[in-house]
Amino acid sequence: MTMLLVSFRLPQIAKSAAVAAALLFLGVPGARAHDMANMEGTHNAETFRFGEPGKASKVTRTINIAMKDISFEPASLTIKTGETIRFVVTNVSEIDHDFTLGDVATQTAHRKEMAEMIENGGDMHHSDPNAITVKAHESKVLIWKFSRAGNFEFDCNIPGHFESGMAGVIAVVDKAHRRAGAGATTAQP
Ligand SMILES: [Cu+2]
Repeated sequence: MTMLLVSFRLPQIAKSAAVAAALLFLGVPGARAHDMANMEGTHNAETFRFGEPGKASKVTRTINIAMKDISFEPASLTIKTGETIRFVVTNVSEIDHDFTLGDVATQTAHRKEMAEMIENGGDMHHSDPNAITVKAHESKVLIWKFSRAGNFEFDCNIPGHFESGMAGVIAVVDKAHRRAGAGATTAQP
């Protein structure tokens, strides 16, 4: 009876151990390097200086962005604090592009990270909540809540693209200032 149990269980254990080893080998190096680079940024948990991932049920506005060769259209956005934006990003060019929300610091860090990933022979797929890669002729959605006022960017961080002008600016303006009128943007708080 004991012998029978052992003979049944051994192959199962061996199999799951092999699967675990394979997953460890395949999954960890790239993912870990990326996550650690991410942690060094200006956010903790899922909150960034430029906002946080938004919920589909809270979307207040949809903005359509076209990825062209080699630019975004439109390349300038004005958003109010508290808005949750559904970005529908459509790649109408012949090559893959990236859409990354951020401030200057996180964009610079992300570009460096992507360049290193290529140098190391990895692909550029990322799991960041503030970035999507969109293949040629495809469309993807990114939902983001802009909780703080400031000047931010959306860039394509595939090496060479930002440098060629594939970048956009986002002005997030305080709701209260906006309501006060045209002159309010220069007023001190
Ligand atoms: Cu691009």
